[in-house]
Amino acid sequence: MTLREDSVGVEDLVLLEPLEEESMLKNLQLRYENREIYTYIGNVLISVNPYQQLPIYGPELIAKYQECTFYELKPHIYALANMAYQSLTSRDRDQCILITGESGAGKTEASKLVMSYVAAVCGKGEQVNLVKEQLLQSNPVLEAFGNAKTIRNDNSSRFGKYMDIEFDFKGSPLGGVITNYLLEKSRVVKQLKGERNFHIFYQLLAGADAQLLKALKLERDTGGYAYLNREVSRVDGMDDASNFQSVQSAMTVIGFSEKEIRWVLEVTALVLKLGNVELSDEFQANGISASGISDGRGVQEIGEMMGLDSKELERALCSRTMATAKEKVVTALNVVQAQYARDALAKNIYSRLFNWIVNRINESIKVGTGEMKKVMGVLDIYGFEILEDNSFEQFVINYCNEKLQQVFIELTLKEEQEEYKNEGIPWKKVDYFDNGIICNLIEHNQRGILAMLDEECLRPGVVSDTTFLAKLNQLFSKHDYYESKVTQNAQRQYDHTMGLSCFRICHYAGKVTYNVNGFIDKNNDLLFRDLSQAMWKAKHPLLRSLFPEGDPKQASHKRPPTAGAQFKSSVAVLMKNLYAKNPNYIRCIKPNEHQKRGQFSWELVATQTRYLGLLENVRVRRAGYAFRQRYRPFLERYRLLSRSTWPRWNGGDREGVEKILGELTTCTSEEITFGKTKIFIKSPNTLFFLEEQRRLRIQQLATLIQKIYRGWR
Ligand code: AD9
Ligand code: MG
Repeated sequence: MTLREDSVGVEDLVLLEPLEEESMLKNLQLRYENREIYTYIGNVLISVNPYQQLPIYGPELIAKYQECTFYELKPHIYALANMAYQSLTSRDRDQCILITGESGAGKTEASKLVMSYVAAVCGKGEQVNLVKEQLLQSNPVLEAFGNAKTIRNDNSSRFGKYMDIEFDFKGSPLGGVITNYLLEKSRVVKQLKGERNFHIFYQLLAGADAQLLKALKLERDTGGYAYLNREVSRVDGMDDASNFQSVQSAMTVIGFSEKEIRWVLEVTALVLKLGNVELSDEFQANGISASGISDGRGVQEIGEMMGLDSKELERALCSRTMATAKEKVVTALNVVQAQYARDALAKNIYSRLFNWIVNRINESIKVGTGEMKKVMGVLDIYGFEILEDNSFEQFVINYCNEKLQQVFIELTLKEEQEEYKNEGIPWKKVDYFDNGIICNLIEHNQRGILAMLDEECLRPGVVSDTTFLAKLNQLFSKHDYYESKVTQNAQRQYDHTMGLSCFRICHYAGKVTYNVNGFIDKNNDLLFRDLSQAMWKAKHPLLRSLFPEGDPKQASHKRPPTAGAQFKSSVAVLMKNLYAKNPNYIRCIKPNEHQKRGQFSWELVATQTRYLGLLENVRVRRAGYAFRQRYRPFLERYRLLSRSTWPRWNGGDREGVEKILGELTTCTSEEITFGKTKIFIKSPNTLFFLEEQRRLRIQQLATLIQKIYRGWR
């Protein structure tokens, strides 16, 4: 056990004295400035993004951590990965690694470090190596299609990811399953200032050879595409062209056929080209202005690539068919509606393509059902978001974080309680804020906000975001965690930008004001039937397969589940999965807003530690016993403190520990409890005391040895 409290601060916040926000932040800052990015709270790992390559990774260090127990070496992500893998193999417990933190905090890098650690230590052989490669290569493919440059992070994941890695009884990897959550599809058609679209578009344009570009009917210049933000096309330090080659070879390793890779690129190109379809309303339908396509060549090319008559495509984009029991009525769309339809189509094609890619990877890495498996799940999911303007996306993301916080509280406490029970130690319940009430406010089946939203989406008659808000305000006017009106001050601020179309939720991590504009639309997530039917008619095999509901034989009049309902049920599945496993936590922190090395912004870190609940976490950990350790390593470390155990001890481990502590008056029976296999110590001060005594004793021994040595000379 290393308990250094020197120039780089304490390695475990449980040892912090006094324990308060300021000392905790100081400690993190001191460590960060000394390039110590990892710190523990017991077995929870805090990781502060270094924004530089530190020499702390690689095969040598992996080998070192592999041989040691958790506290033996400096805090490190390898120690956490090792602990999880060891518990999986030797104690036969399924594990999950939950990585949380805000955008740019280092979650995805952490998940890759965990995966590379596990890959390095688990099993050997040709087949095993192939599985490892496939699992690792899924990262660049998913990043190409699911990541983008944002203002916060040059390589920001725009989807949530949970990956189960499955092992055989010896601990060799068999394969895995990836689940993806809520791709930010609005990015396909529009990006904020300073941001890019998904990487793959730039990779394709930069990396495809002239022949491929011609076949896909693309121009190399990114400036020619309406869906690509004109002001940023390149990212410093990112080589789109060479990444394009890596992505294709990763797809090949995973098992995509050449034909499948080509299909994927064709569909990607189609999306780009759709953005350039220009619509105008110079057309007339029954005297009312209607939309039409002004650039015929573009749509002709798209039609050819889709294997669809371009007239059919134009019709689907510019009109809408309403089917009643007796007849079909076709109405022309005006230009705004047609643009909306075009963008909806592009977003749908892309997000379905992304899902198809995830499924295709899963097909390659899936494990037969008959096998006995041990599982390690790795969750890399968006952290809590409070933006200037929070919409439906932030609402569901924050809902997911409420649920994860619930897992954190329940499992951390549960684990503590179980340990005390197993060791035969009485346990006093620790009070903590239970956010169940907020989860309920959002997810309750009949009376939750999501249920209200669904009800509003399905209700006949005039439905709007405002009617939805009115309903919420009425229903939750007395709810402690819901605020129907913004405060006087804030109201003034919001009035001119958003009107009063806001509600506020007091999340465990802070208050968030949501603007209801777009909630109904985003939750409905409907694609006009004309579009799905047209896509299904396309001859392109992949494109066509993405729109099964377009098959008139399949077309049911039952409404597909709303986006909110889908998200809620996938979160429920995730929770069930996580609860069945032993959790390991990595709490990632972003030290500054500029993606700069060495800068530690106190306020920014303070906000994150608050909503990650780190101080509460340390308190919970300390409320019971701050430290626990098996008798043997404890005896080894401190046996030099007692004449009974030093220099030689022939008795049992527990008796040895009893002897040492029995001789130290500070170690009272309240302070220390002897469990079945471990010693439990309540206060970090006792540990400091032991460490200090040990240090003095070593000094004493060193002086003694020097004297003897001098005497000899
Ligand atoms: V987002 O929610 O997907 O926007 P993440 O995933 O939390 O975000 P990411 O892992 O992508 O953040 O890290 C952002 C950048 O920080 C990386 O591209 C690296 O440049 C940098 N980073 C993160 N962790 C490390 C690290 N351990 N060592 C060096 C790092 N650089
Ligand atoms: Mg990420």
